[in-house]
Amino acid sequence: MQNLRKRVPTILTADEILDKAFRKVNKIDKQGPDKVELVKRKSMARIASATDVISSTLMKYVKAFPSINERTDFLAEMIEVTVGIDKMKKALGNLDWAASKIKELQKQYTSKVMTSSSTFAADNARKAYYGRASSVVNKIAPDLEFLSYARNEFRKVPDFNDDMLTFVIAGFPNVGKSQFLRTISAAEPEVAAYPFTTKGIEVGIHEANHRRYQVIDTPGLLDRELEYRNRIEMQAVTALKHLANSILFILDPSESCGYLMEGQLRLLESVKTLFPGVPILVVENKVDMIDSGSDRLKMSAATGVGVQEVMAALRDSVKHLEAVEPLF
Ligand SMILES: Nc1nc2c(ncn2[C@@H]2O[C@H](COP(=O)(O)OP(=O)(O)O)[C@@H](O)[C@H]2O)c(=O)[nH]1
Ligand SMILES: [Mg+2]
Repeated sequence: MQNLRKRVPTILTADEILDKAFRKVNKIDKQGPDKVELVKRKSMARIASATDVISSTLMKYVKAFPSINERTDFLAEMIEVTVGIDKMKKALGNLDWAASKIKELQKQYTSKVMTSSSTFAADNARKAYYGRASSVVNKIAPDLEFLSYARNEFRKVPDFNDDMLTFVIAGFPNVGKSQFLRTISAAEPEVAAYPFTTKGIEVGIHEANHRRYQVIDTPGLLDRELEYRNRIEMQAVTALKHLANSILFILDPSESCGYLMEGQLRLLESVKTLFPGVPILVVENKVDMIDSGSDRLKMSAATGVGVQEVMAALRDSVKHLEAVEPLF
């Protein structure tokens, strides 16, 4: 997966870009056979330098943002949810426009300087370029602001490892998701921020048969019924479908979690509709407290009973996706 956090540099404001461009030009000096020629050379060099700083800064930003044509993966979906792909493209298009406009201005005003017959005319042409270039950069000030905001939003998107097959855990609060994740993870699960939830996502790495699997618990997202989620949260959930190779849905027949089985099964149905085509394994937890007598898989995340069988079933559900050779 492309790493958004590292790739996109700090985005300067319009004022900062102009500052950077024009601060540098003042240091430029030139030699010349006479006063007029000297001012002309200096003016052209200053115009060239300002053009270079502005256009290369803008093009650096354009290149740093990912180019996305379809929302086919987690990253694209997250960009759509957080800032909107079309809005991002429009802003980048405007930066691209500004960069070429500045180069056009350079040509135009350099030739004005060249044909100047006095220091006054040459200076005026240079100043006119400064004015025009500044207004071009100021015109894209809102775009720069938007891209800076986008960059900050991107930093909240966890960068999951997409080399690993991924299991996403769902189920109401207190059914035992975290406990399960801790039990099956090789190390303490890490907590990552995720847009639109106040609680962090927990990511555990499960190891078996020399392979690693990523297991994700999503508090605040897959532990509520659909009607309680707003549009943005729905999309954040939807983004997970690009990541989930299989879903583990945990039920708590003891109902000590505070939710009746009826409601839990309703949530299961809504999760199914959210992830069409993704296999869902349903398991009953807390079998140490109660055995429902159903024919579903059963486990106790607390005592460890049945946990390995559940993991084996999950791994089995993605077997066709596994690389032939173990990863480590
Ligand atoms: N008796 C019993 N309690 C469990 C089991 N799994 C989890 N719990 C308890 O249920 C509560 C909620 O567990 P937690 O993992 O935080 O649930 P989550 O909200 O789904 O992440 C905690 O007090 C756990 O100790 C289990 O298999 N048996
Ligand atoms: Mg939890």
